[in-house]
Amino acid sequence: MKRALIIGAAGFVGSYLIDHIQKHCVWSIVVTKMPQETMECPGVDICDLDILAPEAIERLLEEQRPDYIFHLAAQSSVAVSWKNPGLTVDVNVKGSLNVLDAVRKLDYKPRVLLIGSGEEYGHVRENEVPVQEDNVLRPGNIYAATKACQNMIGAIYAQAYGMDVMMVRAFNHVGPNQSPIFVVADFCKQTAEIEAGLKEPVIKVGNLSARRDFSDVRDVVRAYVELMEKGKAGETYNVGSGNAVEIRKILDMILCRSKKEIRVEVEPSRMRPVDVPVIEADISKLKTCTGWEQKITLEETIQDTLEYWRQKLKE
Ligand code: A2R
Ligand code: GDD
Repeated sequence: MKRALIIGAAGFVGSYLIDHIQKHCVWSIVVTKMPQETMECPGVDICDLDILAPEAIERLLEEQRPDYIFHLAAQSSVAVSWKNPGLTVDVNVKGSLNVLDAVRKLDYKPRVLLIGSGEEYGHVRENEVPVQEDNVLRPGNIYAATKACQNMIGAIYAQAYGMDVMMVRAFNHVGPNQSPIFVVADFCKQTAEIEAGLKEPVIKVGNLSARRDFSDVRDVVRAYVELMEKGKAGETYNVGSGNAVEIRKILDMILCRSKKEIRVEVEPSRMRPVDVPVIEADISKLKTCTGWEQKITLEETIQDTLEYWRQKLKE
């Protein structure tokens, strides 16, 4: 039986990836979380790991000897990366390097999937949309730069040491249980709070003109597993929907699902120093490699996320 290790499993994507593997793969699962995080997951071995401690990663890998490693651990927010660039660089660059270097020291070659970001493309030119994997990277923020760096280091380790490392560039993925530091969860949470009478009927927003490529997290983890099984070492794969949607439209889709009259107000602190206008994925490489297709529409995801926040506020 294959053994899968998920590093950084206590975050948003981790629980969906565990769920998908448990339902669809005959793999045993070991996951890591930060020491201060809590996690309950029947049938899964749970270990504490801070990827800034290289010896701890080496010990864990020697003990667990996984066949597949999904590296999810990160400082995952663009907004936070403006406020805490040092932490973002430490975790996303040094931490990922620590993981790769620990893998390099093993006496066998597990498959590694590094999760990067559509943000790596950054300032994409009009004639480059939808953006392909070999496009020039012009990151527009610290988070994007760290993920571009992770991608480059991953490709170097694959080439230089013959390691079985693949890279993903995941575009915006959303769904129930995401932190409300991200736009869809934030707007749904605010709407649910207004409906519950916990907040005046004003929704606070940032830049509504940006266009981003949104997918349901459940479709995204399916793509990760497909790539783990079928992807090619040293390659990078876009994972997205292939369609960029204006944030204003996302807001409209949420507001039109509410019976409340809600006013929209731009909050200057939600605006970023730079917010690239459009990021849209070309997903033909992923489709050709795995046969993956999107199954869940954006409307369904938004409905599920809004419902999640309505229920959560009742708890
Ligand atoms: O920061 P925390 O305590 O929430 O923990 C996060 C964890 N993490 C770490 N794990 C090990 N060592 C570290 N030094 C370290 N720093 C942070 O990684 C959290 O539990 C997990 C990341 O989860 P989320 O922030 O919820 O990200 P999500 O949405 O699950 O994204 C997965 C991947 C990331 O690489 C994103 O950059 C990419 O997909 O979009
Ligand atoms: N968070 C937030 N809050 N974003 C807002 C708001 C708001 O009130 N109003 C407008 N936005 C805009 C942001 O300026 C950005 O253009 C877009 O909504 C999406 O922002 P986020 O949801 O915070 O995500 P992100 O695009 O910065 O990053 C996410 O997607 C990346 C892949 O493209 C994260 O999931 C990253 O981890 C991921 O790599």
